[in-house]
Amino acid sequence: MEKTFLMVKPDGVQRNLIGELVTRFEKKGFHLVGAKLMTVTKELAENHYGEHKERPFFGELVDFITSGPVFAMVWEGDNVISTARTMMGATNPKDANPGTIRGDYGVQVSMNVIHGSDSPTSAEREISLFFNENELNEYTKTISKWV
Ligand code: 3AN
Repeated sequence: MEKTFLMVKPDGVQRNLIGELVTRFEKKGFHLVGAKLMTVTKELAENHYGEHKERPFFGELVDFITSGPVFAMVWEGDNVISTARTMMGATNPKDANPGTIRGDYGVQVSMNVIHGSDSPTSAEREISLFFNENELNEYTKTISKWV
């Protein structure tokens, strides 16, 4: 089953959007396998955003993601990588459609509420950067057996 890395950025955490965003992915039918509130170190941020090293906004990106706690998550499901990206909306919130996370909650491109892996290769890389194996929970839902 496909897995992706999603992260509520410091703006989303400070605006109390963690619950709302988790709810969207739960209601969609995806399966949460790992989650933690954490502060990103400069080293982790530079590694995570390594592909943007040459971009003019790299410093701003690193400063922002390390500026306060983030809520890091691993979600599992069919096509979760691309579907989560669709649910997030365009990178720049001004271009993101209403109904998407960035369309509904974002205003600025640098504070765009959520990060999500953009390919299977980046999902694997980002999950292993942010989580240890023992922080990922493999489980099957047993709820139908007791309600
Ligand atoms: P996405 O997060 O949609 O995959 P990327 O990978 O192109 O977008 O960009 C990574 C992050 O860099 C974005 N989430 C956004 O916060 C930031 N970013 C992208 N373009 C700009 C820009 N022109 N100015 C400032 N920050 C930007």
